[in-house]
Amino acid sequence: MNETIISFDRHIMNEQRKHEGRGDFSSILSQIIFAAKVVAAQVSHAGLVEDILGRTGEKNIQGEEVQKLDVYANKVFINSLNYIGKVCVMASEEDEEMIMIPRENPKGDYVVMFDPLDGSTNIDVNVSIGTIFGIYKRISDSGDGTLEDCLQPGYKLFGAGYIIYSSSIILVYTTGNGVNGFSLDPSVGEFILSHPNIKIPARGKIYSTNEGNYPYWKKGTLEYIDYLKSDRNTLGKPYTSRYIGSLVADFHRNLLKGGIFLYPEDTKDPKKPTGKLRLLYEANPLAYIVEQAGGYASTGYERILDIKPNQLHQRVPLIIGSKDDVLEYEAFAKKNLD
Ligand code: AHM
Ligand code: MG
Repeated sequence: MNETIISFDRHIMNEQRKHEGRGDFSSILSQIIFAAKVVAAQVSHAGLVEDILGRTGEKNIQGEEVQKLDVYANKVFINSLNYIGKVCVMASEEDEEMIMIPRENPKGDYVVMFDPLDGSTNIDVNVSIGTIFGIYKRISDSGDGTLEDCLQPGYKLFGAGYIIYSSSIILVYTTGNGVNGFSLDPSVGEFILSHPNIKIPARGKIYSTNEGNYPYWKKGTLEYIDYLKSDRNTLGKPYTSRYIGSLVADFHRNLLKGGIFLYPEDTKDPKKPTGKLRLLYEANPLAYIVEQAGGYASTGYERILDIKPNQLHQRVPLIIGSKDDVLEYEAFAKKNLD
């Protein structure tokens, strides 16, 4: 038995000593961990509790049906972060507007962006779902945070991570100093370092995409996917296809094993010509993590982390994973620019 078990708390304490004296960032991470444990407990009960599993019937601002667990997770994350005095503003995939800190609570120096329950259409079929978060330092001086604080490009992220609620609960996070993974040990109720210093292979054998969108893809994507399925590609044999439909789970598998995830630009909905996934809550945090692990994330035309957001719920094409694979996709996309 290993006697030097490194809990998440111990890890962030070490990081705090190295990088930041006051512990503000550590407090935010601790609250995120607390919220994740609460959500994980509810997720594991979702099949048992009709009230949780049922749909609210509301639509979120993306026009999708909201399920109760989304609403619940959103509230848990907000309520865990809005009273600690370390955050000045938040934004969530589930809320149309920025989430202000209640007037009576102190405001801090950090800005938190999150998708409280990604892949939520998978809840009622017991498929893995997750939480994604990104943390920035504020730009504004003091008091309430502003829209400008929320619309920072991804390269300014201070930290980012995700939690997967699956056969085990895993937290993966980075503060720009490598990527580490922690698994929740249910017997002690703590996240324990299980995947130190994660590095994504430079090239993978897996591609992950919703191939049902094939008729709507642009020429570059069509040619690239055909290439991956042929023996003309760099591997000399077809890639393996794996698609869960929960971004966090698809991303996590590719991060550990190598591979490429694509939700590219398509022409399915002329009103949403720029992809499905959200820049602030999904693409940026995962792009930051993948780059820290040696991978890359692109729209096909530009680095995700370089995009200057212009609205809270902006969508982007997302091509993310092993660096050589994503660069190869970029070459196909750019060659076929209309
Ligand atoms: P959500 O945040 O509303 O759950 O939507 C995002 C999800 C991702 O987890 C996943 O990669 C994608 O939508 C799947 O979309 P599709 O069903 O079009 O393949
Ligand atoms: Mg999502």
